[in-house]
Amino acid sequence: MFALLSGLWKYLFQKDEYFVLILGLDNAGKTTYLEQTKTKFNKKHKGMNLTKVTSTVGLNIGKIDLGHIRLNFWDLGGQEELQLLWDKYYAESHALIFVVDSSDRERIDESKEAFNKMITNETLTGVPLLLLANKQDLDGCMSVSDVKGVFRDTAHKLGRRDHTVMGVSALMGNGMHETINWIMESVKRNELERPPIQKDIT
Ligand SMILES: Nc1nc2c(ncn2[C@@H]2O[C@H](COP(=O)(O)OP(=O)(O)OP(=O)(O)O)[C@@H](O)[C@H]2O)c(=O)[nH]1
Ligand SMILES: [Mg+2]
Repeated sequence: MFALLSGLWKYLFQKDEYFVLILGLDNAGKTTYLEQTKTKFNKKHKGMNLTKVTSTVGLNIGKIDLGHIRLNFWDLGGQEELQLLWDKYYAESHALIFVVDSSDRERIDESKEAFNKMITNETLTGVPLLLLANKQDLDGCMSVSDVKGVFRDTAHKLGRRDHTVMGVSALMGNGMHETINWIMESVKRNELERPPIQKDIT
């Protein structure tokens, strides 16, 4: 009886909170992705003009509520000197989104280098990873399978984590729901390894 009541209490008054880290080179589209996510999933959020997003120097935060799950996002600056700050957030993260600019062939190796450094950090062992091939709206961009091909030789570094590659246009808002659904399912699948933080609904 007690278990039943406490389960009901939890269902009514508590949320499972997860933290999602959004990383990738500067100009990849991380902040645009976060703003688009807030616009699509928060009924009360007044979407900003996405073409006005400027380069991130510190940290952008955002959250969305999906039933009894709250996803908190940390969107960090991707410039080289700011990448040094990424690892401060690894221990608290439940999922990773690594954003790639699919239209930028010149910087794809640089992107892969930053990815390799991140993914081999021990603090992130087992944390689910979504590799996001962004800017799919641009003519001549790399397709999702092109991006997969570029990152294929990093597969052995992923370990046993849940991972996938998806294509989006953060600017146009295409493919957003699939990505958020995947994040939600993957953090739940990994909850024994990285349990959510349980917070009272306010
Ligand atoms: N065409 C197109 N442009 C995009 C897309 N996503 C982002 N952009 C543009 O790419 C540029 C960089 O976007 P940001 O969201 O600021 O990139 P960021 O990864 O947050 O960059 P930093 O904060 O410097 O690390 C902006 O001009 C965006 O409008 C997309 O899906 N399609
Ligand atoms: Mg940014």
